[in-house]
Amino acid sequence: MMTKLTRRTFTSALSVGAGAAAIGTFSIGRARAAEFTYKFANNLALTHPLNKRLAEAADKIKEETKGRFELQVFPSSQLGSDTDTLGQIRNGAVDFFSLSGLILSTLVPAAAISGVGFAFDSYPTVWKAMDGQLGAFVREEIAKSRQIFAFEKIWDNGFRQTTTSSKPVLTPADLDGVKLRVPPAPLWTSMFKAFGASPTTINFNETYSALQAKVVDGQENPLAIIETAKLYEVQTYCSTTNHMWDGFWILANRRNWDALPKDIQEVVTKHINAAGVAERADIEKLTASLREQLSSKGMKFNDVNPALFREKLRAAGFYTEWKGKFGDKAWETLEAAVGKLS
Ligand code: X2X
Repeated sequence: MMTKLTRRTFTSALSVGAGAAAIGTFSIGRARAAEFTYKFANNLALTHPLNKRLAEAADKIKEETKGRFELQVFPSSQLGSDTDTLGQIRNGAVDFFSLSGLILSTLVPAAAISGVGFAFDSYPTVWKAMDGQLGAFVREEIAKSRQIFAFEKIWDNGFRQTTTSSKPVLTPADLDGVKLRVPPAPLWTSMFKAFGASPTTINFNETYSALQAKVVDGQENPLAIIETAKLYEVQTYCSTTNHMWDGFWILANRRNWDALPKDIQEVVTKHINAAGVAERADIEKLTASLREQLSSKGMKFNDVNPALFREKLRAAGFYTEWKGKFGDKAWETLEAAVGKLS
């Protein structure tokens, strides 16, 4: 069932239990049909902060445009998997789409650069880079595709941790041969091959069932995703590898965007970027509470020495390989933000 998400829907869905599919929206009085109704697709659960902030932004945009613009949010990959939806944002079947730069790199190779292993050590470093030169560089590369562009503020997915069901990952050697789900992106596959694992590419909307059926033994995601996608139900161990930071670019279909009047473009831009900054704070705050919350749901956490994992990548030639793939200009932009990597 195709459903759209507004704050009221979001709240009512929450009231019927977290994770419930968004239910139909309520009309208040005789709402005038919007002049422009645009679709926003994402792969996250209704309860994820990204969807909460999108529902709020949708309401603010509708109010400020006096009902002329309606943003219909479709969570949980309702309009298709990430790889399917990347095709839809390019051809305009979908108007907006939140997507990790690493998955986007199948179209815009440079977009994966923010996912280089252990590049970022803290959120201040992330935002200084992504709101600065590195983010501007990636957005320029995205715009060169001409079919899509990215809004200025990247949203937060978080620092990624490694989960398994059969045994904990204490050292890099514990990853040897582990069948691990990774998102559909060359850098993710490359990183976990360098760790010695056996990565399997699976879109996020099939990840829970793949873990449940033991098609794969593990996966890696930020704690906010492990919580909101209920991956703790099908995973036992969580190793705080912090092996990479990941974000969501808010992509727009260029032709559909250009069809909007300038005043509506300004309102949408303002509220989408402001929502992204608010969502970043939501993720950081939520993450701080999740180790305890997920432990209470049965997950067993262990910390690791990140230097051992970073050294494993270096010894496997991961940094040399990706410096070559991204090229000197991109790599210099990355190292200017995070320090020497290779
Ligand atoms: O697919 C994933 O693991 C997710 C949800 O983190 C992304 O969208 C990259």
